[in-house]
Amino acid sequence: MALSKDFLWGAASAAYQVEGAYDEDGKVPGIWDALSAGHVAHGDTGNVACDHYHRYKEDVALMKEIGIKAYRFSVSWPRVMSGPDTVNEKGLAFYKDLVAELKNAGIEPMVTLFHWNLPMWAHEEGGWRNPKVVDWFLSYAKVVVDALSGQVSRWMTFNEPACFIGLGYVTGGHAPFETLKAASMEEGMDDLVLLSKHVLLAHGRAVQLIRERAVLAPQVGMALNGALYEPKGSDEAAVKAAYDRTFPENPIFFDINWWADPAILGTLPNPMKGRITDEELMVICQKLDFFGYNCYQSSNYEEYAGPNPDVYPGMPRTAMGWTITPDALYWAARTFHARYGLPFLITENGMANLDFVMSDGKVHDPQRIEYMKGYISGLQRAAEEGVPVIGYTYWSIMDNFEWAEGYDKRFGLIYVDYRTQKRTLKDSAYFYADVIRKGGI
Ligand code: PNW
Repeated sequence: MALSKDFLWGAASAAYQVEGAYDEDGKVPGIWDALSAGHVAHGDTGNVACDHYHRYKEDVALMKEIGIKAYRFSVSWPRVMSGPDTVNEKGLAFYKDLVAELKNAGIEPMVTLFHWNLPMWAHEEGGWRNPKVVDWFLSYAKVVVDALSGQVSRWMTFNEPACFIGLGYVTGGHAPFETLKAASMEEGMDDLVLLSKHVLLAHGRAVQLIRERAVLAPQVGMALNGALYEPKGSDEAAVKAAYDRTFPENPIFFDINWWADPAILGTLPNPMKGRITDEELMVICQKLDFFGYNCYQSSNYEEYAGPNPDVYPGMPRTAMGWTITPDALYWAARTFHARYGLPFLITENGMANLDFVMSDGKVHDPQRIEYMKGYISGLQRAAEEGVPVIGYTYWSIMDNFEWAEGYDKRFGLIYVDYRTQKRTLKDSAYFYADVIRKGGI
């Protein structure tokens, strides 16, 4: 089975990374607005970013020019809700307009409800530690679903809880830039499970809410990230060893099974046992329509756990320093489908490159083209072997605010000159246009 005719060839973004207009039309501050001073390269902020809030029509026209069929974007909670139950109609109107523009261009909108910029009013009340955050999230989700579900059918509740919990509250690299303060391992795990439980409960209840209220029949999932190990060799034992390494018996937040086992299988990983009740698990585990995965590299070559014998000097790397491992999407599709049995969607994949506008006025990015060829071929191979792969959304449609890295790291298909906001399609955008036209590599 090759890729289907209605395969979702897409590109992705997130509100805080592209919108700008940080204090316009009643938007209130989020944790990235208010807390990032001192934590981001060069003191960059998302105040203006790509000014997508004002330029979305131009951006949708460029998406249409590339020929993408789906655009995955996130709604900004602090733009839409100025308090737990206070709707900011002007902020909400932006998303209605964006969705209308996309539909007119024949592009399917795919909405992520939470891509990291928690409102400060929620953070000040304890954020993801306060059990009330689940109700706050639900009241926000209800507003968005009521406003957009007449036009939107594909929903993602959360983007990468591993990152906003792990980097946000444990390692401190992302907002709210906190590190785990615990007197013991037990206490640390209590805290980590508490934070994660609130995210999982908010996810489960949001899935129920979307199914109850949506106008168009909804397709609901999450966009997860986390460790993925490739087999070292092609025999069954190697495949099993990689599978076991990907789903450890005692996972932490950077393992997929920390999130997906409770949400999809309805089982608790060891560290959550005794910390989450059966009643809570019933809420967390809801039927999902797809497994969304954000994938940049396989974990075989990551060094976060210390020196790694598989990493060799001078390995191919992106501008993020991330290793280039083209088989990652193949193994991701196989491995996650084997465990969770859901249709598979790549919600993010892409690379940061040292792009600039060259003397001929163009942006030549052969490294990115090569990266996409390799990774997309792998995804195709998984589909040919029978894994139901439903789509691929490249990260990102355009260069944007790369969190703690600021604007240096360019992931886009579209180059953005931040002095003028001029957009230039990179060579990779033309390459992707061709892939989409042909329906594959
Ligand atoms: C994802 N890591 O973040 C996010 O969903 C995007 O907003 C982001 O721009 C993109 O990937 C590129 O970074 C990640 O440390 C952040 O492994 C950090 C990691 C992975 C993904």
